[in-house]
Amino acid sequence: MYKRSIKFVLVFAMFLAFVLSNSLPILAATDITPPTVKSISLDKEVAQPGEKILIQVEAEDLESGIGENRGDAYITFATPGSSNSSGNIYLTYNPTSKKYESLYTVPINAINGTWSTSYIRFEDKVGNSFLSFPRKGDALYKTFQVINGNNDATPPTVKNISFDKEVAQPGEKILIQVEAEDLESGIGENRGDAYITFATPGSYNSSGNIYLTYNPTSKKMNPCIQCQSMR
Ligand SMILES: [Ca+2]
Ligand SMILES: [Ca+2]
Repeated sequence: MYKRSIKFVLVFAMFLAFVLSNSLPILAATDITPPTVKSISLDKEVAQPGEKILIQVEAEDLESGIGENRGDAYITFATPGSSNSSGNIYLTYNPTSKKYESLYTVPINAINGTWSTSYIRFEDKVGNSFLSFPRKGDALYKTFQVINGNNDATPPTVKNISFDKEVAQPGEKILIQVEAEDLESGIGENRGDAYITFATPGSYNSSGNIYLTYNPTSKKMNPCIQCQSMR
């Protein structure tokens, strides 16, 4: 009797598996194939800072479909002269064109020269991802020229950092001086263009950003608040 019921359960399980695999739509777990990206097009070959470029990408995922979250479809461009990039340009599906699109605004401080696709990522609804780093000659390698932009493609140099104290108590001030320069456009003057942080002992905590301003007398970058009180 006991053996017979095990046999029945087994047969029933096999029957169920057969019915499920034949009658249900493909389950998400069975999608092990990343999306495919077929083409990339840009509506301009030359653009100025502030102008918009329509980026259109033809992509599909036949099993679970391309994900609909921010981060499931994006592209980045390498900018001229350094290892900088445009940052992620997120793409959204346009049901009219049937393409993934972004109307990208060329940044005001964009660097002159050739911008090229450097990274493309598409993820389907179950997490399979298509990644590509297109090189010159690849079908997904596209470029545009920036004109009337910025000619400075070289980052600032930082020559040295000094403190006026080696030991300090809470409430004491430490003068931080940083010698830095940028020979082309100069170091930016906005808060956030020059700062330093300290790692504090025993954890991954930090002092937070200590913003620096230029002192024309010392010709060094000093903290705007000479020292944050140390707790
Ligand atoms: Ca897939
Ligand atoms: Ca520079």
